[in-house]
Amino acid sequence: MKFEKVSVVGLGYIGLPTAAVLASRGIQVIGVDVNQRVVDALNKGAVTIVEPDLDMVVHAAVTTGKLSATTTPQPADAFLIAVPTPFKDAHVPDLSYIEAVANTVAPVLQPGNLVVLESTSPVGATEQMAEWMAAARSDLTFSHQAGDEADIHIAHCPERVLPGHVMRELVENDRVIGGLSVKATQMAVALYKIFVTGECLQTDARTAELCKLVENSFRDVNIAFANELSVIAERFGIDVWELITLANRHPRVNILQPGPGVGGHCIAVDPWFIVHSAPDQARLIRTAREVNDYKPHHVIEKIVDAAKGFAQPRIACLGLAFKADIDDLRESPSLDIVKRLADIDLGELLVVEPYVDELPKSLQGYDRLRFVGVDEAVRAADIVVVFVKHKPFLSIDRTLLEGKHIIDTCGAWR
Ligand code: SAJ
Repeated sequence: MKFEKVSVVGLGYIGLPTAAVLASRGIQVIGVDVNQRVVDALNKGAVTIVEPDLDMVVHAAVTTGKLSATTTPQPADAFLIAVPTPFKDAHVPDLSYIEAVANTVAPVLQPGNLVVLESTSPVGATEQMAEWMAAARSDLTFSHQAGDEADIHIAHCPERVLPGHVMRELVENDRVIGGLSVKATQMAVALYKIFVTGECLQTDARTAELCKLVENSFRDVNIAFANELSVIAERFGIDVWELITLANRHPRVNILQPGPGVGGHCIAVDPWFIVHSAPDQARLIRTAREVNDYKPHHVIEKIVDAAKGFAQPRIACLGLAFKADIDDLRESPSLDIVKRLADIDLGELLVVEPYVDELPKSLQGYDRLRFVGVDEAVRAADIVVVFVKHKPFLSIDRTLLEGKHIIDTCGAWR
């Protein structure tokens, strides 16, 4: 199986690094995105997302002519699809991005092509994508119709990389690869082996789909346990960080860390895909989501309580990113918490986020909210809330914290 030209559809946090790494292995890669700005930037060798080492690999791939971008799909040997799969109201999975891609890629498909869905998807989404493509191309047969004899081979290979470590994990992580036929699985394995040094594990599409959802649900359930412990420990006046450190000295206990809630666009989303398709069975998974979604409200209550001790409370809010030392504010619990504090006009808010240059739009336009440096915020504040263990927060002069009311939601200063 030879792949000379590969198209990566969706040039976001997953598609762009994957396109660049494939190109760095000598494959001719065509990136496709609906966003003209992303396409133009890439064609100049520039990147639109922040990820360590990504810019270097993209720049090299574009300069050598191996990577280029366009808004319209072109014929290729294989198509990797990495578009968002958010949920709609009531946590119903939204497959409209996959449907749109299926309809725009279908016209350029040729017999012998491989199409791999990388987007995190509910069980059955790969087959649904194949059905959409088949409806647009009745002249071709697809894996779900003709198995190994099909013209177009379809597989699922969920992405599993950790933001901040994408370039390493993309190459080193094992991959779970499941086709709608055995041949589709084998073709996809051959494609991934071009750049993956981890193992390529073979299964069917539905197992691969559920496997990805299960991985993120496993983490969500474990974080929920830590978050619940933090609330229980508070009730007893016990330091949860000490409690967890001690419990983790048991050889078979490994409790994760509590925080202000679970952020990002994966762990707080993917478990709902399981709950939506198996509502009566996924009881623990649903409860974990509820426990984690409750945590920001709990933090707000603590801040509101603390503010009652001051006539004109000045509150330092440290960190808006959804986890430590990244610039990604999407679905961040701290962003929601700070916005809520601003909406109820609880006091003067001194907001700090060292990894971005300006406040996000949702926090702009409030009279009593300022974007400041960490030292200024902490010096001026009566109440200091730390949301995330960014390095610049861990290293602040602790004497500045003396006499302040501290709310440490993530164990930064324990
Ligand atoms: N968090 C805690 N306590 C912890 C660990 C994490 O509160 O002990 C919070 C973080 O602060 C953050 C959220 O959970 O708000 C998620 O962060 P994360 O580092 O656990 O995960 P993500 O969302 O950056 O990436 C996850 C990864 N999945 C797993 O580790 C199982 C990654 O491998 C996936 O590829 C990614 O989701 C994805 O795209 O699905």
